[in-house]
Amino acid sequence: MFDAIVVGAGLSGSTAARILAEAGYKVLVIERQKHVAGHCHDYKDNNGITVHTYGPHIFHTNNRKVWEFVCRFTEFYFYQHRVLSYVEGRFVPFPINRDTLVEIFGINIATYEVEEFLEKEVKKSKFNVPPRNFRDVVVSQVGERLYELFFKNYTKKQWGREPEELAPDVARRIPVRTNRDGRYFSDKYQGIPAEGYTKMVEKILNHPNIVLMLGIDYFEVRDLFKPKLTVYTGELDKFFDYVYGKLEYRSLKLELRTLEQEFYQPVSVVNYPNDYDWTRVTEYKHFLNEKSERTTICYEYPIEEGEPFYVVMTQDNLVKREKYLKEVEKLEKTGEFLFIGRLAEYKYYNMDQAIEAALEKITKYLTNSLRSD
Ligand code: UPG
Repeated sequence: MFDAIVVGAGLSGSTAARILAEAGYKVLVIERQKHVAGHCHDYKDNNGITVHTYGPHIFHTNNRKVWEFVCRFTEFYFYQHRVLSYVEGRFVPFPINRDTLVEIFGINIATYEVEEFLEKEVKKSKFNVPPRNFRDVVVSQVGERLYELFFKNYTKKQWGREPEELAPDVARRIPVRTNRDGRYFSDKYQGIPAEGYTKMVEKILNHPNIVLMLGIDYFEVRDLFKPKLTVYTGELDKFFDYVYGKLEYRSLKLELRTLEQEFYQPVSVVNYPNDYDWTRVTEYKHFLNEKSERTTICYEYPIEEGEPFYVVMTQDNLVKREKYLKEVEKLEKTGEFLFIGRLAEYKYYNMDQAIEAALEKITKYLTNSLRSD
């Protein structure tokens, strides 16, 4: 018999399963899909290029515990993410830094002058203080002109909503730099698993105390098991049969293309805030510096229905989320359930944050259960 059931073999579920298994728990992991690794699943395509099935994933963290955990299961290829944004007919560095301003405004300013320049842009602009939404955060940092060029339309496309409807936190994901650092992230540890995310997750799950079952829907089998602990990583609203209404998720249509040329674009990801229906084009070979005469690229079109990739941080959803989380709290208090991850906590987690949440919650659970034994 199993001591614990983990629902979902993505990063959150696999991490939880591993920690429980190492503590001596017999763990059954059940996964609805026919593969592990959830939304960071990847595979090698016919061009010999590693493709991220559900869109580009770059690992980055400042958390040493998380970094040490993942490094037990994979080597990392040293990769620092750089993104260009296609604005006014040219490719410019994004997030906004000194070099972006030089390109856009045709000025030549030193890094120490950038702050003052942006302050002037902000002074000319209107926004709420303190910031109430996505737009307020961005405009208060860079002013209306840059907001309109880089953020407004991208955000409308990405979320299918006005930026004013989105919580400030969404905008806080993107830094504004006064220096010339052109990297997307400034975290201490960054990279791409050298053999891919799928292999990494397979190794996390490879433990004598873990049994994995793929292609099984938890909701069809949940009455068959009475484990001591259920770790749930699926959609929060679904678990409670949508009692407080549906939470919204945003999905993506990902269109892969093979091109008979060595390279398509200079970096792995180019953002297209304006003019096109897609938000990003990813050229996968850049991530692991894979050599091929051809290249595989991917267009991302945000859509409403489909695989739930993103939580949608509008007031409505956040209010519903609170109601569901009260139910979660009650269940977690019994010591029989834990809800972990982007979908189960309805939280815009990055990969490292999902792992961190799993490590913390399981460690706390194990400490508490030792105390009560
Ligand atoms: N945003 C813009 N313009 C841009 C980029 C982002 O307005 O050019 C806004 C938009 O609202 C977006 C939000 O900022 O939804 C957050 O952006 P980001 O963190 O890049 O969105 P994700 O889609 O979550 O980014 C994923 C990964 C990130 C990776 C990126 C690929 O979380 O780690 O770098 O995809 O480039």
